[in-house]
Amino acid sequence: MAEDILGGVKESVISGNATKTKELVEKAVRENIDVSKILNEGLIAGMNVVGVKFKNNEFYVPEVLIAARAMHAGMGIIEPLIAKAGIQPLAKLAIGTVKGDLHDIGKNLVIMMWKGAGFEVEDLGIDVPPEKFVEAAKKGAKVLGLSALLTTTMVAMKDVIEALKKEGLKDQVKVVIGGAPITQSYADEIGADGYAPDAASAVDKVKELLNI
Ligand code: B1M
Repeated sequence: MAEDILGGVKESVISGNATKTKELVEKAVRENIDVSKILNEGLIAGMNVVGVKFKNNEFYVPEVLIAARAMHAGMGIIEPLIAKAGIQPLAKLAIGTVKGDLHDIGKNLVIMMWKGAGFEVEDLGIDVPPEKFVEAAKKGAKVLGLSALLTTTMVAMKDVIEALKKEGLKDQVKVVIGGAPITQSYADEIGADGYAPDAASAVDKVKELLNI
């Protein structure tokens, strides 16, 4: 039954079993289950649960990374089919760790959660100068994610917002910031549109800002 297979995909993502996820997604494809169902009711549903568990401290970073690996294993099977079926991502997002900062574990977790929620995500990398964020906004990103782990680099977030203003792009793109030293009051101070304390909340914040 389709429900059983999709439920199995969801559970295998939650438990981080990449081999089983891949097998079950292959089975779902063989059984002609709609690819959007495999994505939404299997893989994304699983990552949603992982997000909630992570937020509630029931899951820690390693469990999230393992679940994301399982999700990627399943995604690898259906990606060509998604392209063929013309399924659109929820929105295009871009994210980077700001200039001067080389920390990327938190940023990568945010990417996994965003992708897991059905967004297309451009990874701008680490040590990203404001011009690269501006370029991503020009290329159509609806939200820019900025990550910083150092008190000495968090100030670079303001430079990104100033660069967007200078280019007249600030009203076209939302800016979400996060990272260990970041707070809501800092987001308010520099004029960011949103702050998320963790990767799972970053999904909720983007959906809230884009009214999804
Ligand atoms: Co660095 N480092 N580090 N480091 N490092 C910290 C951050 C530090 C707190 C350690 C300490 O002193 N106790 C300290 C910062 C002090 C400060 O500024 N207040 C520090 C320092 C000082 C440094 C160097 C300056 C050390 C040196 O060379 N003297 C140097 C700086 C290099 C640079 O960036 N220019 C440095 C280097 C490094 C390594 C390269 C060795 C390595 C990074 C490897 C890598 O990322 N690939 C590293 C690491 C690993 C750490 C610690 C140990 C762990 C960071 C981490 O990955 N945490 C860290 C101490 C600590 O936190 N215990 C430390 C796990 C990760 C999942 O959490 O990134 O916070 P985090 O992400 C969270 C949230 O913050 C949020 O979601 C994630 C969880 O859900 N989040 C977002 C993050 N980005 C978000 C974006 C969003 C939303 C949420 O929206 C867009």
